[in-house]
Amino acid sequence: MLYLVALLLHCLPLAMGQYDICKSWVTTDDGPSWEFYACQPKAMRMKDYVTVRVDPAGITCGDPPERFCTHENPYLCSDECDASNPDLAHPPKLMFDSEDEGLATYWQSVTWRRYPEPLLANITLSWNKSIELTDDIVITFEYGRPTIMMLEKSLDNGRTWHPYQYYADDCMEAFSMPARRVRDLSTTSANRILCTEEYSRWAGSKKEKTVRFEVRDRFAIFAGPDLKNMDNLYTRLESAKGLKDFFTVTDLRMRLLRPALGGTYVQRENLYKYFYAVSNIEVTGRCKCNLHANLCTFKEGSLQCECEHNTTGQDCGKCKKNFRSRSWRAGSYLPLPNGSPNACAAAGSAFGNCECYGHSNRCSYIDFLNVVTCVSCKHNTRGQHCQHCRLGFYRNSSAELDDENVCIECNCNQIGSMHDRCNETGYCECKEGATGPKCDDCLPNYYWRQGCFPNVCDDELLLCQNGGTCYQNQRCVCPVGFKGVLCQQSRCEADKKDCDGAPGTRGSLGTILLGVLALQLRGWVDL
Ligand SMILES: *[C@@H]1O[C@H](CO)[C@@H](O)[C@H](O)[C@H]1NC(C)=O
Ligand SMILES: *[C@@H]1O[C@H](CO)[C@@H](O)[C@H](O)[C@H]1NC(C)=O
Ligand SMILES: *[C@@H]1O[C@H](CO)[C@@H](O)[C@H](O)[C@H]1NC(C)=O
Ligand SMILES: *[C@@H]1O[C@H](CO)[C@@H](O)[C@H](O)[C@H]1NC(C)=O
Ligand SMILES: *[C@@H]1O[C@H](CO)[C@@H](O)[C@H](O)[C@H]1NC(C)=O
Ligand SMILES: [Ca+2]
Repeated sequence: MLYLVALLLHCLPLAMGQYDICKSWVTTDDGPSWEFYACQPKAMRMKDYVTVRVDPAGITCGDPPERFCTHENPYLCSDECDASNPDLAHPPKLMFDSEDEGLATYWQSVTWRRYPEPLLANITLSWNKSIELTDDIVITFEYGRPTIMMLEKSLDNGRTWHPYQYYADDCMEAFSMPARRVRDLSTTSANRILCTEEYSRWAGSKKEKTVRFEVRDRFAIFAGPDLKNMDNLYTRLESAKGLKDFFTVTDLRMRLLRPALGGTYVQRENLYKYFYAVSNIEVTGRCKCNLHANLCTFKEGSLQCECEHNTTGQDCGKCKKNFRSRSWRAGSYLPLPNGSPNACAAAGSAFGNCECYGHSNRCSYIDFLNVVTCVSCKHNTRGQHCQHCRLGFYRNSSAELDDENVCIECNCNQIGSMHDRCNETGYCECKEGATGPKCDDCLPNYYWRQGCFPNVCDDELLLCQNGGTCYQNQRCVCPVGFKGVLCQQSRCEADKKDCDGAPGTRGSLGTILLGVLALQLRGWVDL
């Protein structure tokens, strides 16, 4: 029987379901040993680890120096932006510094001097690491919030982007979407992408400065208004498809589409008061470590999970070498309160020595053969140790035996090949006339038409005769008066009737005379 030392129980906040320890040293009847738990790093201020990019080039103010006004005092335009003067410059990094008391530091765009061309800017934040949001994203705008903006996210380091939330003073007009509030979402719609009007209306630039992406309100749908019932949230995160991913990002992008107007209309004679100014972007979250790490450190410019449970990788997303007797699994918040570690196991630790190269979680003993064999090999593998590829697949020579991509589908052309198996380099066995690794090509002198067939005609040896033309190597199109596979046969020779009245028939003198004779004979008979 297993029991925790009473002292440990007191020290470790296990029962709270915080998932903040990965293992503890416990004493059992068999002596002391490690016990493992699902674990995750603490939430952090993610702006400290971000790289930022502002687009397009030249959107940051101050090069050349320019002046700007405010909506409150549009005719007192004394403020100046000058990129070459540190006191007057507004570079992107000022969105991520710590604000000293009182004085806000901010990134600022050029003014809308090219109105009516839209004033567009993208602010892209990249972590080169998956992050799980744990609190609201809060963007603070000085001098008024944009009247139209969009938040996008990426889950694959910026390769693909998806909308995250739309913001407008009039959602219908800006995005043809009805305005919604996150507070009104339900358990089934918690991960809906919506357009909100709550953060875009003019309320005086000093009064309402923040634009939010509401993570807490969404959590509250499951965990209650004070987030007291986190167990329910964790249960939902495990069971509701896509919910965990909804709160996971590697990159965020703010697409600023129209600045604060300070009223309904744009005053064309004073465009110096239209611009974007962002003083802070607060992103709170934790490194995604698949519940296999409780520490995340900043190394060589990137966040990195300190993986436990014999996992490895930036997100602890795979098993360490020699710990692949089962396939990798993320840890789980369930069962409450400690979750399941789903640790990777050393080769040889289960069932004596049954290595399955990570393609199976189960072994079975076959009595009459006296062997232990892997059961239900995945990733298209088969064999006692899942060490072979299934029929119809071949070994990927650049992948290790425990790689998920170790078996590649043969993909033989169904018509051109004898069967759907291939040799070790992926070559299929072709039917007569077919060629190519997948048998989807024809040998020279064959043509493809639901398989390969020998050419009927071509431009070299099997020429169509008597002016016939070769149609796709399949048949000769013969001029009137000729027939045969290569148009080699005159119709008159084959059947005299064919010579009658055929326009443009190039007959010999003899056949013409015969024709005339025939006509005369017929006329005579008719008389
Ligand atoms: C902003 O990013 C979007 C893609 O997310 C792109 O289509 C758009 O052109 C970018 N705008 C600017 C001003 O760079
Ligand atoms: C992103 O992180 C990976 C893994 O830590 C690292 O190898 C890579 O160099 C990083 N890329 C950038 C652009 O920082
Ligand atoms: C991971 O491997 C080490 C040996 O390198 C072992 O002591 C430890 O118990 C293993 N941890 C888990 C969770 O299996
Ligand atoms: C072969 O394995 C390598 C390494 O895992 C992988 O990158 C590659 O995509 C695989 N090739 C195919 C055709 O699946
Ligand atoms: C697979 O078949 C192709 C074509 O017949 C051949 O060139 C190749 O050498 C074969 N590979 C092996 C490993 O037998
Ligand atoms: Ca700042």
